[in-house]
Amino acid sequence: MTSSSGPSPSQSLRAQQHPMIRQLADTIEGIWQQHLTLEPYQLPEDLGYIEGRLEGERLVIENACYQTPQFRKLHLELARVGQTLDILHCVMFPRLDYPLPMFGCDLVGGRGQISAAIVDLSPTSRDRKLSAPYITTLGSLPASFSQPRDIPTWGDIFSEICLFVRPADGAEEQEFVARVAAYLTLHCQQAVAMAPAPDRQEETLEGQQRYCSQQRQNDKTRRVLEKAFGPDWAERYMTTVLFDAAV
Ligand code: 18B
Repeated sequence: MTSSSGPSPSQSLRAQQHPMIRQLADTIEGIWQQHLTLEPYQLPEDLGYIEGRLEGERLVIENACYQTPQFRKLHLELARVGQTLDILHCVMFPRLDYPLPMFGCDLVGGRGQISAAIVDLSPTSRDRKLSAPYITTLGSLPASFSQPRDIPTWGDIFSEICLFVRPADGAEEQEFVARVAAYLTLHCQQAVAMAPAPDRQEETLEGQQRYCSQQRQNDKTRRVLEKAFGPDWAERYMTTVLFDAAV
């Protein structure tokens, strides 16, 4: 395994990835830069660029991480397994005095086909409901995806506006990217307009912990990491980089 924070390796992996993954990564970073004030976020022990190979296939991971006044961590990860499997993973962790939902997005694909495209704003409030602006603006967007996918049982953290599909063609890929842009833009606008609510820190922490413990039950993610790095490393990566609830 190697690990380094060398000169902007993310440009290199990004250029090789599935065009929809590349486009979505550029879209997410563009919206972050447009709406938020980004500061660097130091990942533990230089987990910026990582390569692993245990059972044959090589796994390359490139992380981009930021923080802002409203978010303790903005995480965008690009990964490639062997020559075929490309992954985009993105989660925005609000600071505890900002009782905002969790923005999460995952794209998994290879050989020209994206098999899983999911985006959600997942509530962390005790009543497990999204606030009105999210529902009214995003709940009525037209849904014309021809291949919806079933949410696994651990996914009871996701909201009524969760979109989980296998994009059937280029038009559906574009529609999905536009959907992510709409979710993300509204979310950034909500965040910068929000006054901090220190009295809700405990509730927000509980909500983020529930979100992370459910996400860590995704065996499909865990298996990919375990095959390249082993079970201990996979557990540590899932609890400290992908889904760290400890603040
Ligand atoms: N995920 N995904 O991020 N995952 O991280 N992902 C898969 O076609 C990785 C998130 C989600 O049907 C698959 O079935 C790896 C976030 C859901 O049982 C693979 C990384 C969300 C499923 C990976 C990664 C999220 C899923 C199978 C680290 C949502 C379906 C692909 C870079 C906000 C699970 C397929 C199911 C699937 C792998 C959701 C291989 C390694 C933030 C619901």
